[in-house]
Amino acid sequence: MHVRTLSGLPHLESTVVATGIARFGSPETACGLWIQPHNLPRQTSQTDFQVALIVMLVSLSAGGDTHAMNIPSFCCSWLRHSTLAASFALSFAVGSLAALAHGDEPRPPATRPPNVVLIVADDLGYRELGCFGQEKIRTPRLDALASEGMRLTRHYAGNAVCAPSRCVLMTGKHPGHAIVRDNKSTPPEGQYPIPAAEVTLAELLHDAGYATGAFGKWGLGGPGSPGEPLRQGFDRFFGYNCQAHAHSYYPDYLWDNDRRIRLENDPAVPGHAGLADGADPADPRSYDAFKGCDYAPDRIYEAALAFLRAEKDGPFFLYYPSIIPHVALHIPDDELTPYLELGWNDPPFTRTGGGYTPHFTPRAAYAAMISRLDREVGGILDELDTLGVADNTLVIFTSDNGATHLNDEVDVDFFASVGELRGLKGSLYEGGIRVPAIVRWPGHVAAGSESPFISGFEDWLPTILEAAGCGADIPAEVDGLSLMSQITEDNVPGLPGSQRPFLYREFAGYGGQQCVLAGRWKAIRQQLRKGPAPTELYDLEADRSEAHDVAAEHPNIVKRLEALMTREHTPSSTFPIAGLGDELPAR
Ligand SMILES: [Ca+2]
Repeated sequence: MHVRTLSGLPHLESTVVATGIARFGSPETACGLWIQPHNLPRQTSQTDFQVALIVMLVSLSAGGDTHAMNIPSFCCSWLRHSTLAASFALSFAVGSLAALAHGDEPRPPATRPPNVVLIVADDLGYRELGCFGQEKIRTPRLDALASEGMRLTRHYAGNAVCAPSRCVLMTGKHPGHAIVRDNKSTPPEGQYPIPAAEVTLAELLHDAGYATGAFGKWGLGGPGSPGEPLRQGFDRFFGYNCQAHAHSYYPDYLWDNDRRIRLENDPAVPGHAGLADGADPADPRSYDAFKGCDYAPDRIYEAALAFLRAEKDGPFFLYYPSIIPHVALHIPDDELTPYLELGWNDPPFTRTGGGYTPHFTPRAAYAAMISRLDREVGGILDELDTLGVADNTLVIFTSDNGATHLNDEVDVDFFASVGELRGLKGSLYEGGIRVPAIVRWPGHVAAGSESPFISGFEDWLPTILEAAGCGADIPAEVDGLSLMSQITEDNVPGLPGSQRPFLYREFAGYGGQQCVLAGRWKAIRQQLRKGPAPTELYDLEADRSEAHDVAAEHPNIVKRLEALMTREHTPSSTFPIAGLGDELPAR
């Protein structure tokens, strides 16, 4: 059932929920449907009237308070004491709610569909923003965004590394069902492509009349493949098609739609290289080889702003998958200054062989990169203001996976990048997949709010489609849930149904892993590429750091979550996991 939010009648919603529960035990049993009234169709005068009538009748039949409804007292008295009236009220209410929830009378949205800005950082850890507990890195614009909207404190990236996470985001399918389940290069450039038959968020919005633009790093199909962004619903693309190409912030080309454009880096600065033979690691000049002059994020940012200006009449969908703060540590020197002034003990990150390029002040570089991303986000928000569209734009900010595990490059302990969480990028422990998430939508999402609802990347497709007024277009095979009832001001906390049944993750990489989150519990298995593996169980309410495996104490919970793990994994011959029964390709 695809449902949308009813705004403007919060007091009536509360009343109908309260009376529904009082009369029937729960809203579900009231109508044999999942009916929370804020899931009814969007406001129209006719709908408002119907809902108001339903509220009145249900409330009266259940002995509810009528004072707030301005109903003449003699009517109340008559209705309250009339068995016939109560029966009529209930049958009418049930029938009407069911009809509304089923959308028997589809109506166009009363307001213009909102623009959508979806910003995805690359390898940004759960605690790397001030509004998520970071103490060293300055992120004033993102902190302000959070104060204007909602923080989702239990939001999970699609997966523990880039490509499979982005596939979940674009298709709304969880990783046991999505087509891309690991990073897999496809020479000469790009990653394993999303097939043409897959339906993406961009395609759905494009079909709904949105101008669609992607600016940043793609990673879901090389140039010319079925997965390239222009064949997956984007009218406009600018940036890196390939993840490996994005390891350098000073490349000698980027993609402008299906055309390569040159950048003024001659030669390109490599993402992977060591200090020159004989170079003195204590001399800052030894690191000059890893500096360029044409910084790709500048180009990407400017292209995104140009898209906003061109499409300001809307509706538009701006997808902004930044390459920041993924290593290599490439940042213009002048942006280091605010952090160099802090006098951190910042020993050089040196390297003589392969791997990501060295940096003379790696802590300052990493912090400056995140502050740079913060400024870009601020610039995009400023542009929305300048264009006069901020009030009708849904802005979402999140990260594609946890902070990097490359401790030589990034001192994640110094920054407490994932705080108390266990694991980093590449792991299905919390630190690898739990990411910061912020939603702003003026007039819909309460400023300064937060939600502990368990949510994931698969939820953005249905959420955005519902916000766009296209809830009926959400493909049946989508696994995500619309978060609309969780993020909007109509949300009534603590209602039945506010708990997600489960969230599933699997990852064919880093040994093969699988986890499922259900309420306070998390079951996780490691090393599944070798074969079957034991299940660990953690109580995340008591043990956020996943330090105490309590599987032995709760065999029934383990059994239940293992059954979910089995059920949610669909076989993949491209990304097989032996321990889950997938057939491995012949050698
Ligand atoms: Ca990433």
